[in-house]
Amino acid sequence: MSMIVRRLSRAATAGLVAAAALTAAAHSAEAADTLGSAAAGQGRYFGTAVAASHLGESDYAATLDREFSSVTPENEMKWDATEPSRGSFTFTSADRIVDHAQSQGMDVRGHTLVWHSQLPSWVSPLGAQDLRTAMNAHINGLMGHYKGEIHSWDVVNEAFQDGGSGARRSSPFQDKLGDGFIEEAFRTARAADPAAKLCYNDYNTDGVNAKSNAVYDMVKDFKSRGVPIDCVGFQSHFNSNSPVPSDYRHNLQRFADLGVDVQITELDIEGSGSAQAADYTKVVEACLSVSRCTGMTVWGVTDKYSWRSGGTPLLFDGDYNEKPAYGAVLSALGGSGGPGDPGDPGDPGDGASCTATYTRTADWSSGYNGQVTITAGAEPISSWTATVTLPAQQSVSSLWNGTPTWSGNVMTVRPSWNGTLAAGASTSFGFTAAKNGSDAAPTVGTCTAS
Ligand code: 9MR
Repeated sequence: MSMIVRRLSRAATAGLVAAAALTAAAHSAEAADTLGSAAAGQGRYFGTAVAASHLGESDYAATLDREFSSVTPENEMKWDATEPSRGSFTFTSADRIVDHAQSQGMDVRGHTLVWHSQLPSWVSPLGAQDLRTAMNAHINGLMGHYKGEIHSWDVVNEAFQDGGSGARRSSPFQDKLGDGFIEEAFRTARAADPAAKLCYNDYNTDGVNAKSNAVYDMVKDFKSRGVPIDCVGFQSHFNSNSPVPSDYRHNLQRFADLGVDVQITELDIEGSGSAQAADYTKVVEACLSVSRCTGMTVWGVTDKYSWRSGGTPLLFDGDYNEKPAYGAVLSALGGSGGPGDPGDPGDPGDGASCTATYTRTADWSSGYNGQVTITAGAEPISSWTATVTLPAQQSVSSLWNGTPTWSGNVMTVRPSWNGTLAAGASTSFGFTAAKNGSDAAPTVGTCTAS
Protein backbone atom coordinates (compact mmCIF):
# COMPACT_ATOMS: atom_id res chain seq x y z
CA MET A 1 0.00 0.00 0.00
CA SER A 2 2.69 2.51 0.92
CA MET A 3 4.44 1.85 -2.37
CA ILE A 4 1.25 2.67 -4.29
CA VAL A 5 0.85 5.94 -2.40
CA ARG A 6 4.45 6.81 -3.14
CA ARG A 7 3.96 6.06 -6.83
CA LEU A 8 0.91 8.27 -7.03
CA SER A 9 2.62 11.13 -5.26
CA ARG A 10 5.71 10.86 -7.50
CA ALA A 11 3.47 10.98 -10.57
CA ALA A 12 1.47 13.92 -9.20
CA THR A 13 4.58 16.03 -8.69
CA ALA A 14 5.99 15.22 -12.13
CA GLY A 15 3.97 17.99 -13.84
CA LEU A 16 5.31 20.62 -11.45
CA VAL A 17 8.79 19.32 -12.00
CA ALA A 18 8.53 19.57 -15.77
CA ALA A 19 7.51 23.23 -15.38
CA ALA A 20 10.50 23.90 -13.11
CA ALA A 21 12.85 22.31 -15.64
CA LEU A 22 11.58 24.57 -18.39
CA THR A 23 12.11 27.65 -16.25
CA ALA A 24 15.64 26.56 -15.41
CA ALA A 25 16.49 25.89 -19.05
CA ALA A 26 15.12 29.25 -20.18
CA HIS A 27 17.06 31.05 -17.49
CA SER A 28 20.31 29.27 -18.15
CA ALA A 29 20.20 29.57 -21.93
CA GLU A 30 20.78 33.32 -21.46
CA ALA A 31 23.70 32.98 -19.10
CA ALA A 32 25.61 30.00 -20.64
CA ASP A 33 28.26 30.33 -17.96
CA THR A 34 27.86 26.87 -16.47
CA LEU A 35 28.22 23.38 -17.95
CA GLY A 36 24.47 22.74 -17.94
CA SER A 37 23.51 26.06 -19.47
CA ALA A 38 26.25 25.96 -22.11
CA ALA A 39 25.24 22.40 -23.08
CA ALA A 40 21.59 23.52 -23.23
CA GLY A 41 22.69 26.12 -25.77
CA GLN A 42 23.88 23.18 -27.90
CA GLY A 43 20.64 21.24 -27.35
CA ARG A 44 22.35 18.79 -25.00
CA TYR A 45 22.25 17.95 -21.32
CA PHE A 46 25.37 17.92 -19.14
CA GLY A 47 25.04 15.57 -16.20
CA THR A 48 26.96 14.01 -13.35
CA ALA A 49 26.78 10.89 -11.24
CA VAL A 50 25.56 11.73 -7.74
CA ALA A 51 25.79 9.90 -4.42
CA ALA A 52 22.92 10.51 -1.99
CA SER A 53 25.33 10.44 0.94
CA HIS A 54 27.10 13.63 -0.24
CA LEU A 55 24.02 15.78 -0.84
CA GLY A 56 24.27 17.16 2.69
CA GLU A 57 27.74 18.64 1.99
CA SER A 58 27.10 22.25 1.08
CA ASP A 59 29.96 22.67 -1.43
CA TYR A 60 28.98 19.43 -3.14
CA ALA A 61 25.33 20.45 -3.45
CA ALA A 62 26.22 24.01 -4.51
CA THR A 63 28.52 22.78 -7.29
CA LEU A 64 26.00 20.18 -8.41
CA ASP A 65 23.11 22.63 -8.44
CA ARG A 66 25.05 25.36 -10.21
CA GLU A 67 26.69 23.35 -12.98
CA PHE A 68 24.67 20.30 -14.00
CA SER A 69 21.36 19.75 -15.78
CA SER A 70 21.06 15.97 -15.32
CA VAL A 71 21.96 13.49 -12.61
CA THR A 72 22.60 9.73 -12.57
CA PRO A 73 22.41 8.01 -9.17
CA GLU A 74 25.87 6.43 -8.91
CA ASN A 75 24.74 3.35 -6.94
CA GLU A 76 21.31 4.03 -5.47
CA MET A 77 19.16 2.59 -8.28
CA LYS A 78 21.15 -0.63 -8.65
CA TRP A 79 19.47 -3.96 -7.88
CA ASP A 80 21.23 -4.49 -4.53
CA ALA A 81 20.12 -1.03 -3.38
CA THR A 82 16.51 -1.19 -4.58
CA GLU A 83 15.43 -4.82 -4.11
CA PRO A 84 17.76 -6.28 -1.48
CA SER A 85 15.30 -9.10 -0.77
CA ARG A 86 12.89 -10.46 -3.31
CA GLY A 87 9.78 -8.38 -3.86
CA SER A 88 10.73 -5.85 -1.19
CA PHE A 89 11.69 -2.55 -2.79
CA THR A 90 13.49 0.28 -1.00
CA PHE A 91 13.76 3.64 -2.71
CA THR A 92 14.85 5.92 0.12
CA SER A 93 18.31 6.85 -1.21
CA ALA A 94 17.28 6.95 -4.85
CA ASP A 95 14.27 9.10 -3.97
CA ARG A 96 16.58 11.55 -2.19
CA ILE A 97 18.53 12.05 -5.39
CA VAL A 98 15.47 12.23 -7.63
CA ASP A 99 13.73 14.70 -5.29
CA HIS A 100 16.86 16.85 -5.12
CA ALA A 101 17.27 16.81 -8.91
CA GLN A 102 13.65 17.71 -9.46
CA SER A 103 13.77 20.57 -6.98
CA GLN A 104 16.59 22.01 -9.09
CA GLY A 105 14.93 21.37 -12.46
CA MET A 106 17.43 18.68 -13.42
CA ASP A 107 16.67 15.56 -15.45
CA VAL A 108 17.42 12.07 -14.10
CA ARG A 109 19.10 9.14 -15.89
CA GLY A 110 18.20 5.73 -14.50
CA HIS A 111 21.14 3.39 -13.81
CA THR A 112 20.66 0.44 -14.06
CA LEU A 113 18.00 -2.29 -14.36
CA VAL A 114 19.82 -5.50 -15.36
CA TRP A 115 23.54 -5.89 -14.60
CA HIS A 116 25.70 -8.82 -13.50
CA SER A 117 27.31 -6.69 -10.75
CA GLN A 118 25.83 -5.30 -7.53
CA LEU A 119 23.20 -8.04 -7.59
CA PRO A 120 21.72 -9.07 -4.23
CA SER A 121 22.68 -12.62 -3.28
CA TRP A 122 19.16 -14.02 -3.76
CA VAL A 123 19.24 -13.53 -7.54
CA SER A 124 22.06 -15.83 -8.69
CA PRO A 125 20.73 -19.14 -7.28
CA LEU A 126 17.34 -18.82 -9.04
CA GLY A 127 16.47 -21.32 -11.75
CA ALA A 128 15.86 -20.06 -15.30
CA GLN A 129 12.11 -19.59 -15.14
CA ASP A 130 12.23 -17.98 -11.73
CA LEU A 131 15.10 -15.70 -12.80
CA ARG A 132 13.09 -14.51 -15.79
CA THR A 133 10.13 -13.72 -13.53
CA ALA A 134 12.40 -11.94 -11.04
CA MET A 135 14.11 -9.88 -13.77
CA ASN A 136 10.83 -8.67 -15.19
CA ALA A 137 9.42 -7.97 -11.72
CA HIS A 138 12.52 -5.95 -10.89
CA ILE A 139 12.20 -3.88 -14.05
CA ASN A 140 8.50 -3.31 -13.41
CA GLY A 141 9.00 -2.41 -9.74
CA LEU A 142 11.81 0.06 -10.34
CA MET A 143 10.52 1.66 -13.52
CA GLY A 144 6.99 1.74 -12.14
CA HIS A 145 8.09 3.72 -9.09
CA TYR A 146 9.74 6.38 -11.27
CA LYS A 147 7.32 6.23 -14.18
CA GLY A 148 7.40 9.48 -16.15
CA GLU A 149 10.37 10.85 -14.19
CA ILE A 150 13.42 9.32 -15.89
CA HIS A 151 14.61 10.64 -19.24
CA SER A 152 16.75 7.57 -20.10
CA TRP A 153 17.20 4.19 -18.46
CA ASP A 154 20.28 1.97 -18.75
CA VAL A 155 18.13 -1.12 -19.23
CA VAL A 156 21.02 -3.56 -19.59
CA ASN A 157 24.57 -2.75 -18.50
CA GLU A 158 27.87 -4.38 -19.52
CA ALA A 159 26.55 -7.60 -21.09
CA PHE A 160 29.54 -8.10 -23.40
CA GLN A 161 32.95 -9.49 -22.56
CA ASP A 162 36.22 -7.61 -22.73
CA GLY A 163 38.91 -8.94 -25.02
CA GLY A 164 38.77 -9.67 -28.68
CA SER A 165 35.96 -12.20 -28.85
CA GLY A 166 32.89 -9.98 -28.97
CA ALA A 167 31.14 -12.67 -26.90
CA ARG A 168 28.51 -12.16 -24.25
CA ARG A 169 29.74 -11.91 -20.68
CA SER A 170 28.91 -14.80 -18.37
CA SER A 171 26.24 -13.74 -15.85
CA PRO A 172 23.23 -15.39 -14.22
CA PHE A 173 21.06 -13.83 -16.95
CA GLN A 174 23.27 -14.87 -19.86
CA ASP A 175 24.04 -18.30 -18.48
CA LYS A 176 20.47 -19.25 -17.62
CA LEU A 177 18.32 -17.27 -20.09
CA GLY A 178 20.69 -17.06 -23.07
CA ASP A 179 21.11 -14.19 -25.53
CA GLY A 180 17.39 -13.42 -25.43
CA PHE A 181 17.49 -11.89 -21.94
CA ILE A 182 18.52 -8.49 -23.32
CA GLU A 183 15.62 -8.35 -25.75
CA GLU A 184 13.21 -9.46 -23.06
CA ALA A 185 14.47 -6.77 -20.66
CA PHE A 186 13.98 -4.06 -23.28
CA ARG A 187 10.45 -5.23 -24.13
CA THR A 188 9.48 -5.31 -20.44
CA ALA A 189 11.02 -1.86 -19.93
CA ARG A 190 9.11 -0.32 -22.84
CA ALA A 191 5.81 -1.49 -21.38
CA ALA A 192 6.76 -0.33 -17.87
CA ASP A 193 7.44 3.30 -18.85
CA PRO A 194 6.77 4.11 -22.50
CA ALA A 195 8.07 7.70 -22.06
CA ALA A 196 11.59 6.72 -21.03
CA LYS A 197 14.39 6.34 -23.57
CA LEU A 198 15.78 2.80 -23.29
CA CYS A 199 19.58 2.47 -23.52
CA TYR A 200 22.14 -0.30 -23.69
CA ASN A 201 25.24 0.87 -21.73
CA ASP A 202 28.82 -0.46 -21.76
CA TYR A 203 32.54 0.38 -21.41
CA ASN A 204 35.49 -0.22 -23.76
CA THR A 205 33.02 0.25 -26.59
CA ASP A 206 34.08 3.86 -27.19
CA GLY A 207 36.12 3.13 -30.31
CA VAL A 208 35.65 0.57 -33.06
CA ASN A 209 36.75 -2.82 -31.67
CA ALA A 210 35.46 -6.38 -31.30
CA LYS A 211 33.31 -5.46 -28.29
CA SER A 212 31.71 -2.39 -29.86
CA ASN A 213 31.20 -4.37 -33.09
CA ALA A 214 29.25 -6.96 -31.12
CA VAL A 215 27.07 -4.27 -29.51
CA TYR A 216 26.64 -2.68 -32.94
CA ASP A 217 25.42 -5.98 -34.40
CA MET A 218 22.95 -6.40 -31.54
CA VAL A 219 21.53 -2.88 -31.96
CA LYS A 220 21.26 -3.37 -35.71
CA ASP A 221 19.41 -6.64 -35.14
CA PHE A 222 17.09 -5.01 -32.57
CA LYS A 223 16.26 -2.16 -34.95
CA SER A 224 15.57 -4.55 -37.83
CA ARG A 225 13.21 -6.67 -35.70
CA GLY A 226 11.46 -3.85 -33.87
CA VAL A 227 12.91 -4.63 -30.44
CA PRO A 228 12.49 -1.36 -28.51
CA ILE A 229 15.88 0.35 -28.08
CA ASP A 230 16.34 4.12 -28.22
CA CYS A 231 19.92 4.80 -27.21
CA VAL A 232 23.38 3.43 -26.59
CA GLY A 233 25.47 4.66 -23.66
CA PHE A 234 29.24 4.92 -24.02
CA GLN A 235 30.67 4.97 -20.51
CA SER A 236 33.98 6.59 -21.55
CA HIS A 237 36.22 5.79 -18.57
CA PHE A 238 39.63 6.86 -19.90
CA ASN A 239 43.21 6.76 -18.64
CA SER A 240 46.66 6.14 -20.11
CA ASN A 241 45.89 2.43 -20.64
CA SER A 242 42.58 3.26 -22.25
CA PRO A 243 42.92 6.69 -23.90
CA VAL A 244 40.22 8.55 -25.82
CA PRO A 245 40.18 6.54 -29.08
CA SER A 246 41.02 8.38 -32.29
CA ASP A 247 37.88 6.95 -33.90
CA TYR A 248 35.61 7.97 -31.02
CA ARG A 249 33.50 10.35 -33.12
CA HIS A 250 33.30 7.85 -35.98
CA ASN A 251 32.13 5.15 -33.58
CA LEU A 252 29.41 7.36 -32.07
CA GLN A 253 28.27 8.29 -35.57
CA ARG A 254 28.01 4.71 -36.81
CA PHE A 255 25.71 3.83 -33.91
CA ALA A 256 23.65 6.99 -34.51
CA ASP A 257 23.32 5.92 -38.14
CA LEU A 258 21.52 2.79 -36.94
CA GLY A 259 18.71 5.06 -35.73
CA VAL A 260 19.48 5.32 -32.02
CA ASP A 261 20.56 8.24 -29.86
CA VAL A 262 24.01 8.04 -28.34
CA GLN A 263 24.94 9.35 -24.90
CA ILE A 264 28.24 9.65 -23.06
CA THR A 265 27.21 8.18 -19.76
CA GLU A 266 30.11 7.87 -17.26
CA LEU A 267 32.85 10.14 -18.54
CA ASP A 268 36.05 10.49 -16.56
CA ILE A 269 39.64 10.90 -17.77
CA GLU A 270 42.54 10.35 -15.41
CA GLY A 271 45.23 13.04 -15.47
CA SER A 272 45.63 16.73 -14.77
CA GLY A 273 46.42 20.09 -16.28
CA SER A 274 46.38 20.86 -19.97
CA ALA A 275 46.73 17.23 -21.14
CA GLN A 276 43.58 16.23 -19.29
CA ALA A 277 41.83 19.36 -20.54
CA ALA A 278 42.72 18.49 -24.15
CA ASP A 279 41.28 14.98 -23.78
CA TYR A 280 38.04 16.33 -22.36
CA THR A 281 37.85 18.73 -25.30
CA LYS A 282 38.10 15.78 -27.73
CA VAL A 283 35.17 14.03 -26.06
CA VAL A 284 32.92 17.09 -25.97
CA GLU A 285 33.74 17.99 -29.57
CA ALA A 286 32.98 14.43 -30.67
CA CYS A 287 29.56 14.51 -29.02
CA LEU A 288 28.72 17.93 -30.43
CA SER A 289 29.62 16.80 -33.94
CA VAL A 290 27.15 13.90 -33.83
CA SER A 291 23.63 15.28 -33.97
CA ARG A 292 22.15 12.24 -32.20
CA CYS A 293 24.60 12.58 -29.29
CA THR A 294 22.03 14.00 -26.90
CA GLY A 295 24.13 14.57 -23.79
CA MET A 296 27.12 13.84 -21.62
CA THR A 297 27.44 12.72 -18.01
CA VAL A 298 30.65 12.85 -15.98
CA TRP A 299 31.05 10.13 -13.36
CA GLY A 300 31.08 12.37 -10.31
CA VAL A 301 31.25 15.99 -9.17
CA THR A 302 34.64 16.09 -7.45
CA ASP A 303 37.89 14.14 -7.70
CA LYS A 304 37.77 13.32 -4.00
CA TYR A 305 34.69 11.10 -4.36
CA SER A 306 35.55 9.53 -7.72
CA TRP A 307 35.73 5.71 -7.94
CA ARG A 308 39.19 6.48 -9.38
CA SER A 309 40.03 9.31 -7.00
CA GLY A 310 43.78 8.60 -7.23
CA GLY A 311 43.63 9.45 -10.93
CA THR A 312 41.92 12.85 -10.36
CA PRO A 313 39.66 12.21 -13.39
CA LEU A 314 36.92 14.82 -12.95
CA LEU A 315 36.29 18.53 -13.60
CA PHE A 316 36.44 19.81 -10.01
CA ASP A 317 39.27 19.11 -7.58
CA GLY A 318 38.76 17.97 -4.00
CA ASP A 319 38.15 21.58 -2.89
CA TYR A 320 35.59 22.11 -5.68
CA ASN A 321 37.94 24.38 -7.60
CA GLU A 322 37.45 24.31 -11.37
CA LYS A 323 40.29 22.41 -13.01
CA PRO A 324 41.73 23.27 -16.44
CA ALA A 325 39.51 20.47 -17.80
CA TYR A 326 36.46 22.38 -16.57
CA GLY A 327 37.42 25.46 -18.57
CA ALA A 328 38.11 23.29 -21.61
CA VAL A 329 34.70 21.61 -21.43
CA LEU A 330 32.87 24.89 -20.86
CA SER A 331 34.61 26.50 -23.78
CA ALA A 332 34.08 23.47 -26.08
CA LEU A 333 30.37 23.76 -25.20
CA GLY A 334 30.48 27.39 -26.36
CA GLY A 335 30.05 28.73 -22.83
CA SER A 336 31.61 31.82 -21.40
CA GLY A 337 32.61 32.79 -17.91
CA GLY A 338 35.25 30.10 -17.60
CA PRO A 339 38.97 30.67 -17.20
CA GLY A 340 39.90 34.33 -17.21
CA ASP A 341 36.36 35.64 -17.55
CA PRO A 342 35.30 38.01 -14.80
CA GLY A 343 32.28 36.97 -12.79
CA ASP A 344 32.60 33.21 -13.35
CA PRO A 345 30.31 31.92 -10.60
CA GLY A 346 32.50 28.91 -9.83
CA ASP A 347 35.65 30.88 -9.18
CA PRO A 348 36.54 32.20 -5.75
CA GLY A 349 38.06 35.66 -6.15
CA ASP A 350 37.07 36.01 -9.81
CA GLY A 351 38.41 32.77 -11.14
CA ALA A 352 41.80 32.43 -9.52
CA SER A 353 42.29 29.20 -7.61
CA CYS A 354 45.11 26.93 -6.46
CA THR A 355 45.85 23.75 -4.57
CA ALA A 356 48.73 23.07 -2.14
CA THR A 357 50.27 19.67 -1.47
CA TYR A 358 53.00 18.76 1.00
CA THR A 359 55.90 16.30 0.78
CA ARG A 360 58.88 15.63 3.06
CA THR A 361 61.95 15.79 0.81
CA ALA A 362 64.71 15.04 3.36
CA ASP A 363 64.76 13.57 6.83
CA TRP A 364 67.35 13.20 9.60
CA SER A 365 67.14 12.47 13.32
CA SER A 366 66.71 16.05 14.52
CA GLY A 367 65.00 17.66 11.54
CA TYR A 368 63.56 17.45 8.04
CA ASN A 369 63.02 19.43 4.85
CA GLY A 370 59.42 19.97 3.72
CA GLN A 371 58.20 21.10 0.32
CA VAL A 372 54.80 22.58 -0.55
CA THR A 373 53.78 22.52 -4.21
CA ILE A 374 51.32 25.16 -5.33
CA THR A 375 49.33 24.42 -8.51
CA ALA A 376 47.12 26.98 -10.24
CA GLY A 377 43.56 25.93 -11.10
CA ALA A 378 41.68 26.49 -14.34
CA GLU A 379 43.05 29.97 -14.94
CA PRO A 380 46.29 31.89 -14.57
CA ILE A 381 47.06 33.41 -11.17
CA SER A 382 49.28 36.30 -10.12
CA SER A 383 49.62 35.42 -6.44
CA TRP A 384 48.88 32.66 -3.92
CA THR A 385 48.71 32.14 -0.17
CA ALA A 386 49.19 28.83 1.60
CA THR A 387 49.03 28.07 5.32
CA VAL A 388 51.15 25.42 7.00
CA THR A 389 50.45 24.39 10.61
CA LEU A 390 53.42 22.80 12.37
CA PRO A 391 53.25 20.43 15.33
CA ALA A 392 53.70 22.56 18.47
CA GLN A 393 57.26 21.40 19.28
CA GLN A 394 58.69 22.00 15.83
CA SER A 395 60.34 25.20 14.60
CA VAL A 396 61.34 26.38 11.16
CA SER A 397 64.94 27.50 10.73
CA SER A 398 64.86 28.53 7.08
CA LEU A 399 62.41 28.84 4.18
CA TRP A 400 63.11 29.38 0.47
CA ASN A 401 61.07 30.37 -2.60
CA GLY A 402 58.39 31.89 -0.36
CA THR A 403 57.78 34.66 2.18
CA PRO A 404 56.47 33.50 5.58
CA THR A 405 54.60 35.33 8.32
CA TRP A 406 53.94 33.63 11.64
CA SER A 407 51.05 33.32 14.07
CA GLY A 408 51.91 30.81 16.81
CA ASN A 409 52.77 27.59 15.01
CA VAL A 410 50.87 28.57 11.82
CA MET A 411 52.98 29.95 9.01
CA THR A 412 51.30 31.79 6.16
CA VAL A 413 53.44 31.72 3.05
CA ARG A 414 53.18 34.05 0.07
CA PRO A 415 55.36 34.09 -3.06
CA SER A 416 58.82 35.59 -3.17
CA TRP A 417 59.44 35.71 -6.95
CA ASN A 418 57.06 32.92 -7.98
CA GLY A 419 53.51 34.30 -7.68
CA THR A 420 52.63 34.20 -11.37
CA LEU A 421 51.50 30.80 -12.64
CA ALA A 422 49.83 29.75 -15.89
CA ALA A 423 46.62 27.69 -15.61
CA GLY A 424 47.51 24.27 -14.26
CA ALA A 425 51.19 25.21 -13.68
CA SER A 426 53.06 24.60 -10.40
CA THR A 427 55.74 26.13 -8.20
CA SER A 428 56.96 25.14 -4.77
CA PHE A 429 58.53 26.52 -1.60
CA GLY A 430 60.66 24.60 0.83
CA PHE A 431 61.64 24.82 4.47
CA THR A 432 63.86 23.19 7.08
CA ALA A 433 62.26 22.31 10.40
CA ALA A 434 63.72 21.15 13.71
CA LYS A 435 61.73 18.24 15.16
CA ASN A 436 62.38 18.99 18.85
CA GLY A 437 61.05 15.52 19.70
CA SER A 438 58.05 15.43 17.30
CA ASP A 439 58.33 13.66 13.97
CA ALA A 440 54.73 14.45 12.96
CA ALA A 441 53.96 16.01 9.57
CA PRO A 442 52.73 19.58 9.26
CA THR A 443 49.22 20.22 7.87
CA VAL A 444 48.70 22.30 4.77
CA GLY A 445 45.52 24.37 4.70
CA THR A 446 43.45 25.57 1.76
CA CYS A 447 45.40 27.47 -0.92
CA THR A 448 43.95 30.80 -2.02
CA ALA A 449 44.90 32.68 -5.17
CA SER A 450 44.31 35.98 -6.93
O1 9MR B 1 31.10 4.48 -9.26
C1 9MR B 1 30.52 3.27 -8.81
C2 9MR B 1 31.19 2.84 -7.51
O2 9MR B 1 30.86 3.73 -6.47
C3 9MR B 1 30.77 1.43 -7.16
O3 9MR B 1 31.52 0.99 -6.05
C4 9MR B 1 30.98 0.52 -8.33
C5 9MR B 1 30.52 -0.89 -7.99
O4 9MR B 1 30.52 -1.73 -9.08
O5 9MR B 1 30.25 0.99 -9.45
C6 9MR B 1 30.71 2.23 -9.89
O6 9MR B 1 30.02 2.63 -11.05
C7 9MR B 1 30.18 1.80 -12.19
C8 9MR B 1 28.90 1.89 -12.98
O7 9MR B 1 27.80 1.56 -12.18
C9 9MR B 1 28.96 1.00 -14.21
N1 9MR B 1 30.12 1.28 -15.00
C10 9MR B 1 31.40 1.32 -14.31
C11 9MR B 1 31.31 2.27 -13.12
C12 9MR B 1 32.66 2.40 -12.44
O8 9MR B 1 33.05 1.18 -11.88
